[in-house]
Amino acid sequence: MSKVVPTQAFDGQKPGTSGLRKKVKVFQQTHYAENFIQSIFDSLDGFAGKTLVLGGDGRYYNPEVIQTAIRMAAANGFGRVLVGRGGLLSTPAASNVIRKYQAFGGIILSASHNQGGPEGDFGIKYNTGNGGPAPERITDAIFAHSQKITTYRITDTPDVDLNTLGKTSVESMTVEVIDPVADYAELMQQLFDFDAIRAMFQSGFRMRFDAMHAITGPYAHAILEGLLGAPAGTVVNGTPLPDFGGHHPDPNLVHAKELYDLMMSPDAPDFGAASDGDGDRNLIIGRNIFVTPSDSLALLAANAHLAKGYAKGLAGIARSMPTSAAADRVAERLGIKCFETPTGWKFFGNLLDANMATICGEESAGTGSNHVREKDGLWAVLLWLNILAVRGESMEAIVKAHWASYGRNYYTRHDYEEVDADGAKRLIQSLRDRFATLPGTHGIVAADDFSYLDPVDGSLTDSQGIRLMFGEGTRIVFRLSGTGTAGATLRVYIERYEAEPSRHGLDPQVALADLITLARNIASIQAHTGRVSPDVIT
Ligand code: VG1
Ligand code: CO
Repeated sequence: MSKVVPTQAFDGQKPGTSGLRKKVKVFQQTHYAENFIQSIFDSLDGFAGKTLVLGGDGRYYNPEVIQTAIRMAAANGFGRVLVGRGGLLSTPAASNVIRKYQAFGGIILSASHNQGGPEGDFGIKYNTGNGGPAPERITDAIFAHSQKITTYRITDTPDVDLNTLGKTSVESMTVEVIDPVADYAELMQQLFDFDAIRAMFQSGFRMRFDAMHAITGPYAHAILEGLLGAPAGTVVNGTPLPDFGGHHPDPNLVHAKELYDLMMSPDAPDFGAASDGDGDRNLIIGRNIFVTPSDSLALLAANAHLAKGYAKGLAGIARSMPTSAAADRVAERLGIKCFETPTGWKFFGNLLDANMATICGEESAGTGSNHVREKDGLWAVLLWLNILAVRGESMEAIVKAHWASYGRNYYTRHDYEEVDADGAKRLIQSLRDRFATLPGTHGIVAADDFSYLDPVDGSLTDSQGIRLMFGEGTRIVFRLSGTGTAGATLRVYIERYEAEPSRHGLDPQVALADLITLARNIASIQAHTGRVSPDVIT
């Protein structure tokens, strides 16, 4: 039976860069998840009888909240729920399922690259019918509803068996358990030349894919080792675990260090890759060469026409503001536009829907295209494999040739994690207060706070990051993370363009050393955060 449960509003149910993320312990409070899910439904119109897609990255507390969401969808009048077997769907796979089955929208349970387990993080986000993260108009409405909620609707039906494919019902709503991998694998075969990649593996090409005990394990096993015939053992850490094996499912040089060390060793395979908790990020490393996500975006855009799904060329490229301008140079040569958006995939949706951009990317290891409306880790890996199969050159040769042709955008990001939130706010404010006086000092030509006017719907988003511009492709950007669950995380992004090939061989930390010091001093990072050095350098 469906019932109406009285509840009280919780503070702080404000979606961040990508959904609502909190400690598991916060989500485990009575009514907490229910309030947020009801606030999502209360922000939407016209879903009666329609389809909702449900899935998550399999982290701790996923099974409980999936069942809650099913009961609440039934009580709120959805006609059908499509849910991945075991309650699992990678974020890009969920986006695909929403689009393919023309669902009204979807709820994805994930805290992405954040740590899992009882002491870790949990998250919920809503995606609209285009398959993409809800735009700010909707996330603002969800937050507004969460602040005044007094009741939620739920059925008192027992748990649904999510381990068996097929249909059951919860009251008058159909629950259809689907294979989480099948539709996604089919889409990848439409985009990429699987025969060419298979032939490359047959001729001895070696790869390692680190699924980090997260959601991409089953996808990578099925696609890389199954359909593409890569040898067993190509995929490591391929079994999703609720706590990701105690590790941090963030494919960066700190948390995927083992992969990095292997790729730099004499016995390195040809290609190394990893993905994050919910499968939307990608880390790409060639033998002896780490490819920064910003460079990877530029290289994928420059070579995408080699894959059948992009043979007709690109309509445009889009990148988040802190992402390096390497992609802008590719766009310029292709004669297409490059859009600069705020951080977070939700800002790419309109550009993709309007066919103004085909490929999008972020410096945080996210790349994707118009095939779905999320960034897509395995997609990036497969596009790279397709390019390698067609060009028949090493990653290192391809990357160095790209730099020689376009110039190199030296790039690094320094993260100061879980610092005091007030100190971090003061740091940003103190930079803002100096917009008028900074230009003319230290070679700074302009200083501002990035704002974005969406060219499709005219919405304006401000305060998206402090930019210190030095001219000729050199800049320092400061912003605070919107995905953390404790304190504040300060991200400092540093970039310098170098046209001269004889100067392309430096370690970015060396090439950018003067700017790194300047960033530290100009923002008084130590004074505001108490930190002498960053926790993570990428
Ligand atoms: C981070 C990244 C951003 C990304 C977001 C979600 O956000 O910087 O580029 O879109 O995570 O990615 P923030 O606000 O912490 O900088 V995921 O894979 O965590 O959904
Ligand atoms: Co993610």
